[in-house]
Amino acid sequence: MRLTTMKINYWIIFLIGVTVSATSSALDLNVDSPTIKAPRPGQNISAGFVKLISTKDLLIDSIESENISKIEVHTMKMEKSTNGETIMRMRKIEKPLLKANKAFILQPGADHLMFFGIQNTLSKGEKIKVTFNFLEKAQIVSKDIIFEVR
Ligand SMILES: [Cu+2]
Repeated sequence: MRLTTMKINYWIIFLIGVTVSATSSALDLNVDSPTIKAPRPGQNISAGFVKLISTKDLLIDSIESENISKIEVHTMKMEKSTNGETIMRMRKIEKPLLKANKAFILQPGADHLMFFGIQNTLSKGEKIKVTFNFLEKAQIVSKDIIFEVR
């Protein structure tokens, strides 16, 4: 019995070893709670949220999803309008950067994902695939992340 267990352990260690060496040049990315808000009735835009942690510096080159025209990373800024009022403005982040081992947090009321031209009705609980194209050392590395409609 003991021997069998040990054999299995070695086998698992062997498998892990193989996996690590096969993915050493790929992304090391932790993805937490990817969600997209169900668009309001009659609207085809919405916001999305996720927490990402990469072990290396990564630039987001582009984000895409089937049946969605455009996906951007936005930041919120307080700005003075021409009549002196302070208003909240959304701005596109041109080159979103994930700093190594630092949480890149997209959440309500702060930096977020913006989905434009959503062509399908998204109902709560539905899952959609969103592809993140990262730029790492002048190479594009893609990662599919499944977002849940909330
Ligand atoms: Cu926005």
